[in-house]
Amino acid sequence: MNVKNREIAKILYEMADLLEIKGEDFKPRAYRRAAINIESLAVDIEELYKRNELEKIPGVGKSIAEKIKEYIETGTIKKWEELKKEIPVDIESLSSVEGVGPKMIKVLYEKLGVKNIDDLERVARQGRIRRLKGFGVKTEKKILEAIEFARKKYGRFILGYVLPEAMQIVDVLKPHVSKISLAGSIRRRKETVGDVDILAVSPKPKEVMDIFTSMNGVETVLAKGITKSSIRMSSGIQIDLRIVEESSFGSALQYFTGSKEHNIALRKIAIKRGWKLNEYGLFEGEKKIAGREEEEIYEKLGMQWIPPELRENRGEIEAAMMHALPELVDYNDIKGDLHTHTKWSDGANTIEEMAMEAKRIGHEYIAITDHAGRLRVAGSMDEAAIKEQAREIERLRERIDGIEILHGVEANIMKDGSIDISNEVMKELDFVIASIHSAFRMEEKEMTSRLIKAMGNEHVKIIGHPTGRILMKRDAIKLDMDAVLDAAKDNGIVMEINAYPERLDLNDINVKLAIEHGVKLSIGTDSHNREHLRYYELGVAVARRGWAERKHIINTMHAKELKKFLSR
Ligand code: DGT
Ligand code: CA
Ligand code: CA
Ligand code: ZN
Repeated sequence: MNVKNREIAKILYEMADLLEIKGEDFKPRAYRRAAINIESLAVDIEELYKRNELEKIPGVGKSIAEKIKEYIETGTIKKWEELKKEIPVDIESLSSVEGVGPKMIKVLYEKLGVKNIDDLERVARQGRIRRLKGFGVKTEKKILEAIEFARKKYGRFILGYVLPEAMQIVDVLKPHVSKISLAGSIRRRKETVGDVDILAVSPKPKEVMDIFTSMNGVETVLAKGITKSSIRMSSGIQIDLRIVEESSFGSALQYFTGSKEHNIALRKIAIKRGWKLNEYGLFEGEKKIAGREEEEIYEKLGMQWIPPELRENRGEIEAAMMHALPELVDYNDIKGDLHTHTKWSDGANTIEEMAMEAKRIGHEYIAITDHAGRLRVAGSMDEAAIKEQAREIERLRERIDGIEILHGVEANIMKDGSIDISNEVMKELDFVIASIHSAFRMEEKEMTSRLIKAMGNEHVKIIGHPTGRILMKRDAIKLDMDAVLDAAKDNGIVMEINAYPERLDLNDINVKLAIEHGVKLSIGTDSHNREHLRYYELGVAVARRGWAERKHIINTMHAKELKKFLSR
């Protein structure tokens, strides 16, 4: 995502929280809605500003447009500065603690003077939170647990949010280098990254480093040299750029891509052959026998080139030795999206807008799967609304060419494992995703039977975000995954790889497990506006990290084939 877009979204979120703490009713929601939409804009917000089109962003009215303008022109927003002065709390760190939101922050600040995580931990340990009205020993204990969790995960960044920024930096540098690549965990597409590693070759390293350290969005230059520089961006992420000799670009890329565990295993193999492997090359005595290309290194060591997503020392080296690596699903194998929301529930765009964007990015089909059911989550549709939506989709199918619209819903799995819409309604749909949206804290045995019962419903086809985890915020529900996957296999249930940046659920490990159990997978973006549709690539990344091939992912099928599969 564009750096300015994110800066502005972040400020609007913070203003929303501050306004909520002040007790404002309506404004916080408006600010959040604007922030969500800005966060996922495909275009540079400064472009819209230049064209005087800020108000075209959904949720941005006159007053918010003024504030964006002010930020672009002056670098700050007066109202924001005032709010921060009035309520001097570190909202970002406090709300990184699961279960702590603006309402609670307000009380904690007013009654106990809590301004940051350290304050929060102190008052919780002193037993002062339990004495507040509406709080109890249990809340206090949960807060302490959540603080520990937040601390542990602190300092990592969500892949889906960092990747566009990293790619943009690569684009900025590209005209000035002869070779460039992402390396490290971001090249391996790990779900969170500690920092961004970039590797380049250039005849003019000094010039490249000057550009790198003075780009838009650089907050601090941590180190600057001819071969390595590090910067911190205003988004908080650190970026390392290394410039290496052309003759060792391949070995440097191999080395700095990691993972460390993969590298250690690889180096052992080199040593066994009497060679030495490091970032400068593969050496036989003093003689360099490979280093220019990454492929050469793997070849000389007697194995297939290993895609970066697999380099975690989870068996990929053994498989590559036997020339038995899986033929991974490719980023352009995905034919359509199987999990999207529209204005019919909590999405920001209409069905037509979603369909047109899906067509634009090259999909053959899009499934509209709004929330449905009695449980009051996220603007759920009732049964009458589902029927009305079906008629709307029928009309659009006649009107729009070049993209097929499938009609599904995302239904809730109740505490007892039942689905909270009727079989009669589900029967009429192309397919049903069933997801858990409530009662996350059940014990493993109960939770496992709850999910297995849901999979027994003959109208359920896909389990949405099966473990419910939110990266850096909420742990996975407790499940006996082997039992769940056995039941999925028996019932012909597909497990989703939810591609929304904060979910990536199933994760890589569970994807591999699902495949071993013979369970099919689907990739769904869980889009809540049309810009999110591009997240399918994150889903593919998870699939690849889980060793998935094309045949394992149902939305690599063409529309006709897929519809046949869904109607079985
Ligand atoms: P991150 O940044 O925490 O998400 O993870 P990485 O894997 O990007 O780690 P990073 O940035 O510390 O280092 C980049 C790569 O450099 C890493 O994947 C492998 C390589 N590397 C770094 N330190 C070592 C080391 O001590 N031994 C070996 N063999 N490789 C290392
Ligand atoms: Ca890294
Ligand atoms: Ca690094
Ligand atoms: Zn959901």
